[in-house]
Amino acid sequence: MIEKMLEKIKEADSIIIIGHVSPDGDCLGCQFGLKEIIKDTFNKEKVYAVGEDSVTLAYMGKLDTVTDKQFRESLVIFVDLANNERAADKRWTLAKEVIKIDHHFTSEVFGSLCYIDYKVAAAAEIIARIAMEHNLVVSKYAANSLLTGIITDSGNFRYTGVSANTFRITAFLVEKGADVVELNQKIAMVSYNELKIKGYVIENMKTTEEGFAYCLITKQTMEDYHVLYEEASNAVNSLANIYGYPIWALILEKENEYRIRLRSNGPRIDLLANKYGGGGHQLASGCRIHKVSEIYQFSVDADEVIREYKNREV
Ligand SMILES: [Mn+2]
Repeated sequence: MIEKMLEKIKEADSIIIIGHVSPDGDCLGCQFGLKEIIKDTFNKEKVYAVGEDSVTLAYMGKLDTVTDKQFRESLVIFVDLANNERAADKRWTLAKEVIKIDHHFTSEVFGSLCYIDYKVAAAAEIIARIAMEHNLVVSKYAANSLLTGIITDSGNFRYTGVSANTFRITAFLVEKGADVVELNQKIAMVSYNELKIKGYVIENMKTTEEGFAYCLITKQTMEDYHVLYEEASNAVNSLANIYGYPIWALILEKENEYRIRLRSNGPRIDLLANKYGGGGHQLASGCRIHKVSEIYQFSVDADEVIREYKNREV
């Protein structure tokens, strides 16, 4: 499979790498890392990473702008993208061919070649592994990009999916010049307003009987705190790891709906997210509701997940 992918990449005139909307460190890390690796290994010029730029991860790099015509002439590579609806550029439908590399448990099989390994910590881990095993050229920038993906998606090597292999691959990236201290500093930096909104989240969290902790952040609150949606959504882990509260969430108003960023340190939450039209990983998922009044039912369902989990533990 990987050999065939590399063959296709080698043959392609033009390549466009696409991740998901609201990109995170793993998504952008895969895009920038893979782009650079392909350029350097196969001596290609026309390799592009497209999608939405991220404000808080702007230091990682800048995405490219491509025309419809370029799409028609390109091989598209999906990275860190579970479902096509979440593709950060819808024009992938124009492409000659699509191949896919992903790590989501709920990932749909798609494209002429599709490699999904949901046991790894990050999609960037797959790309780094391919580079390591196939002797691809990995510059310092590519190594930094991919390690950012691994660090952010694994919560600094703390989440499920982190294996001995993750560390082997990390060692490889460090050998290629990735700077652990520098990356962690960049990843950890927050703006003053982002810290303030975290304070708001802690002060205004609600809790349920079984142990679901959550906080609603309306557009008005984001305005009051002078934070962007993206900065507000980063506050989700301010509610992480409280004794007795194994599931936590931020509920953020966006356009005409409310996005739920759901996290867990035990109970499986991806099925709960599925129920509300979302998805993701077993311990980190997302979904949406349309009215504030639906929060109540959601919290009842979250409680049910926690109750089942507690019963299973006994
Ligand atoms: Mn990912």
